[in-house]
Amino acid sequence: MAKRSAQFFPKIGTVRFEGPDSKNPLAFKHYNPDELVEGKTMREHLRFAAVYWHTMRGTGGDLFGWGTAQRPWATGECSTREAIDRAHAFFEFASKLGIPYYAWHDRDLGSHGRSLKEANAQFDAVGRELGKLQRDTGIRLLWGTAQNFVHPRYMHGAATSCNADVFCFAAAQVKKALEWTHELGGEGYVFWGGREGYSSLLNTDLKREMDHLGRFLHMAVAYKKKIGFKGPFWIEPKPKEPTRHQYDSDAAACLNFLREYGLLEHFQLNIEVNHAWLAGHTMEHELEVAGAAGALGSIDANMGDYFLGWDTDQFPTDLYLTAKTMLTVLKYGGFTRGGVNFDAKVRRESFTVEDLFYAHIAGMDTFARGLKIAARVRADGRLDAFVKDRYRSWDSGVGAKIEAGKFTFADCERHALSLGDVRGLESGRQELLEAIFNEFI
Ligand code: XUL
Ligand code: CO
Repeated sequence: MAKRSAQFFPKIGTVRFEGPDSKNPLAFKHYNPDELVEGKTMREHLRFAAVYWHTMRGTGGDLFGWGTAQRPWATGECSTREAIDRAHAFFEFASKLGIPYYAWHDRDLGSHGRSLKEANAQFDAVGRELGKLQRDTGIRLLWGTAQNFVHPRYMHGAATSCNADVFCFAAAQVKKALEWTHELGGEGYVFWGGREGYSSLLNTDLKREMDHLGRFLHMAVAYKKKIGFKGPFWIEPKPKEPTRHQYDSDAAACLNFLREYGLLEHFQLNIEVNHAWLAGHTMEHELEVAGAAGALGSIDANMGDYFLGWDTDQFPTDLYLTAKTMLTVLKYGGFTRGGVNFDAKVRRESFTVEDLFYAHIAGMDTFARGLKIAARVRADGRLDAFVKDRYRSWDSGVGAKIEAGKFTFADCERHALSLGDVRGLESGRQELLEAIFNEFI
């Protein structure tokens, strides 16, 4: 079934790199996949992925209005035929953009069906087609996940539901999604606990819900071993929306949860820009917290609106954001199995299929520039040198002894008394460093 002629975007050809002077809206100005940066191609550094949910299933609907998006593949039938057409549209789209990876939720691929059995059967049919499309195009699966938050049965949560039957449905969905992620050669598998949190503590046993989430993830680890899936598990932090409080609220909370439940060795994090902002953090903060713990797995690339307090999932077009993101990613050694996954949606007013291309081109070019800026900042070396020098009192003498665990409180007191007072504190030079960063933008 996989062979069909391109038919969903007949007016759009392959998008190519034309360089910064190009005025062609359907060309890359900065993303040049084969260009080397720090000895690796841009393609290898960035590992772009397109998402099934926003790109294929997004309608442009919001709380106040119906969908606006014109999507020739969406017939509204919920049939396997429609699901397979959608898969072909998606692969045509990603191929034309040269996007090497993609990501899905189980229910993006097909429908919920009237029963789990029916949903599973449709998942199998689409999964087989995806396998053929992957082979035909060379596009690979970055990660799969289970959509355990849309269906009404998940109103009180999935793994953290007050109802044990719901826990089983959620487990069944993850089991199946893991099987297909493995079958399709996925690089990793993501857990985003959309409804794993609460709306009110008056009706919630927080400890019991967290214990259930820990149990659920241990069951997932056991199943991953059973089927031989070697990819990492990635938890995606988000503090709220749709719940008032989500247990996986930020990178630090996730790491603490994983440590408490003995799961740290099995998980890394998938950090998303807009989620970091909702948690009151910058993207680079979340990446640093994950990276410092050796748990930086992958990123969901998007951005929010500086004046709105919710998850707008806009395409990332802010150079400071992408430069600082890539600076941190490079600092921690770059992506191994993860990548830059566009968990982003076009605006409701950008309703044509061309807008899907313009949006991805904008995001890819902004990340390509961010990568080049980050590499130039690193090659220049002034920022790194400043930080290294700032901590030099720890490289020898008292500092080195403290770091090595060879100094007690009494030793510190003796040393402080001998000094009289601290002398020679130096400026943090924040404004100067910001100006140096600006030199490369
Ligand atoms: C929701 C979100 C999800 C996850 C996957 O805010 O980011 O799409 O990325 O479930
Ligand atoms: Co996401």
